Amino acid sequence: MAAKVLILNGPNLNMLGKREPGIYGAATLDDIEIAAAARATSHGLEIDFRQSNIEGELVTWIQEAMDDAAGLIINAGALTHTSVALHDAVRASGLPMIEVHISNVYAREEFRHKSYLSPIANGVICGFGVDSYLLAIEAMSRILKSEN
Ligand code: CA2
Repeated sequence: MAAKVLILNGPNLNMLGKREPGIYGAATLDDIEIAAAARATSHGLEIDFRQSNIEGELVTWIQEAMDDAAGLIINAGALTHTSVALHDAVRASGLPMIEVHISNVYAREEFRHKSYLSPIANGVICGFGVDSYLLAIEAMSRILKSEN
C-alpha cells in the first residue's frame, strides 16, 4: 500500500487564485492539489490534501494523522507565525514534517520571518510558488525512503 502524506493548508489559502495573484500567483488550491497528487503518485505516495481556516481543526487532523500518515507537509498560512498549538501537535505526532510557503516569507514583512514550525521541521521550502509543494513531496519521498 502507498504511504500517505497529509498536506495541510491553513487560513485563507482557500482564496488562492481569487485574490492577490501578484503575491501568491494564479493557481487555485484545487490546481495545487491536482499537481501535488500527480507528483505524489510518481513517487509511489498517496496524499490527503486539506485546508482549514480553523486552528483547532488543523490540530485535530495532525493528531489523527498519527494513525494513518507517514509524513506531514504543512503550509500553515499566517498560523505559521503565531501557533504554539500547531507546533505542539506536530511535535507530539512524531511524524516527519516539511514546512512550505508559496511566497518567500524572508523577503516580506518582519513578522513573517518568525515561524513556530521551522524549529521542528525536517526542512523548509518557500518562495517557489506552487512548486514549493512539489519540491516538498520530492523531499518527503527521500525522507520516507531513508526511513525504510
Ligand atoms: O506564502 C505562503 O504560503 C504563506 O504561508 C501564505 C500566508 C501568509 O500569511 C504566510 O506568511 C505565507 C497567507 C495565505 C493567504 O493566502 C491568500 C491568497 C489569496 C488571497 C488572500 C490570501
